[in-house]
Amino acid sequence: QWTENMWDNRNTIVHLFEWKFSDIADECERFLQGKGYGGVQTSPVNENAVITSGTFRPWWERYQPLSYEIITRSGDETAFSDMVRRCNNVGVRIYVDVVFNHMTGNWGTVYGTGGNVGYSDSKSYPAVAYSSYDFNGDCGITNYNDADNVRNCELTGLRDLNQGTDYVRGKIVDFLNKLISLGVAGFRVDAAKHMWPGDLAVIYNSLNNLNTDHGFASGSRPFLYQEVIDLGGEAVSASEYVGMGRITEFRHSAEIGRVFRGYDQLAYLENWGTGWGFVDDGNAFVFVDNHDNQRGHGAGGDNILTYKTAKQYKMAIAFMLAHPFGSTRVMSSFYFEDTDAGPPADSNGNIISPGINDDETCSNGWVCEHRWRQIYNMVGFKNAVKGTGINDWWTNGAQQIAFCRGGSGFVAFTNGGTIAQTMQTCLASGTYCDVISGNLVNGACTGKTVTVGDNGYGYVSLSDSEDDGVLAIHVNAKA
Ligand code: LM2
Ligand code: CA
Repeated sequence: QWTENMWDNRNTIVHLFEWKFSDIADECERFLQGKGYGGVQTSPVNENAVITSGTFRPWWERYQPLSYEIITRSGDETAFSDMVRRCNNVGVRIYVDVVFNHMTGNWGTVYGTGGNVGYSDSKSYPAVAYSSYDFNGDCGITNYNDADNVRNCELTGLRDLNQGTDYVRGKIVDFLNKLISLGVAGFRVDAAKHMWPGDLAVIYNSLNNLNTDHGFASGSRPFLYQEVIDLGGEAVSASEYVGMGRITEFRHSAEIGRVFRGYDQLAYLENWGTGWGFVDDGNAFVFVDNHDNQRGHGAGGDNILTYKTAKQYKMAIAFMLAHPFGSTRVMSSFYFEDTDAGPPADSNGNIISPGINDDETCSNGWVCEHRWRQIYNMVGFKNAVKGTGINDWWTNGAQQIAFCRGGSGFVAFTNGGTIAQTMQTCLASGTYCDVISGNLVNGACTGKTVTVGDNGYGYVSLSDSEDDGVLAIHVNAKA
């Protein structure tokens, strides 16, 4: 429940937020496998309430479940099953965002993306089937210092399921086991903080092992990363959940944003990890931004970095992927101004597929951060340095740092001033491509290079006025 169940030469989950299943399957085959990505997090796959807000369908309608049938704007069960098989075939795992703390908001009679109906005022969802007996009371969450209120009341008015009964647990377990039978590798557990750890333990313990027909080793447990926002000072803490799987470490997201916005010194990153108050390495699921806090929902505040602050964002992601701490996820977004707006869609509300440009970037309103060279090449870096720790840490004592990953990779960052000096890279002699400023193409580097001598030293040149304040070299990108 802590291991990602990825192929050995792969790492990092990319959240293809609101992508259609058929597009995800194409992306696994045409892009993700080749760049070394280990998996995809999908948006919730079960039927949700159709919500129209002005001219669009908000992205957050997918967090209002109406049934556990697999049918949303991303596709139906056939498309889902086809996607999982195609992605698994090329070594890219699928992780589903599962929402079972609650059902829909209280909107009266609601219709779902699969055509089912729910009666939210009387808490009746016949397509599951849930009735009012399966829910907690009508109270709203108002007091984060009171664990009962946080877990037994409604989160922003969403009908709050009582996971304490065998009946409700059974419905949830059947849904998750169905996804396991279709070949998924794990789950993001939405709103875990709002459910009792004891109830979650029973649900998790009832999950089947992963499906060996999809290449998982026999006895593999689903990877679980539980959404627990714990920035301290509340009744519910992450420590209550780490015995069951990983937790989404929001302190990582908040702190990395603060640091790369320049509100802290890079030099202080030397003890990144528990030294910064995070849960330990084996329990941490880390990211720079997520679908909530990139648009001011959830936690983290104004310091969260997103595609809109591209230079600092890429630096923060490069640091996250260069550092061995935690299980990593990269966000892949659609452009937005309105924080409620849903994905690119036609006038019937059908999601529009991303177009792919000649330079590998996306069109049709999709940002595709995961296709930015600086980001996918750091996924490659992380694969190249697998199994190593950090050594030869260097800093100028302020906004410049550099470190090695064993003898497999070297990375330097500046968030102030120019680095222009000979440094220990820990690599064997040769010429290496900086995978931030370019690629290795047909044996030659398209960007900067570093020439390493017999003693491991090489001349590193990096200025904070360059496009990216990072330089990264590794054993798999040698000219
Ligand atoms: C999550 N984690 O615990 C998700 O990451 C987050 O995206 C979800 O909230 C939340 N939990 C519930 O699953 C989002 C969004 C909310 C939105 C809800 C439900 O951030 O703004 O709430 O999904 O769609 C919306 C309205 C809110 C309304 C509510 C209920 O924004 O004003 O409250 O629906 O109808 C009356
Ligand atoms: Ca609850």
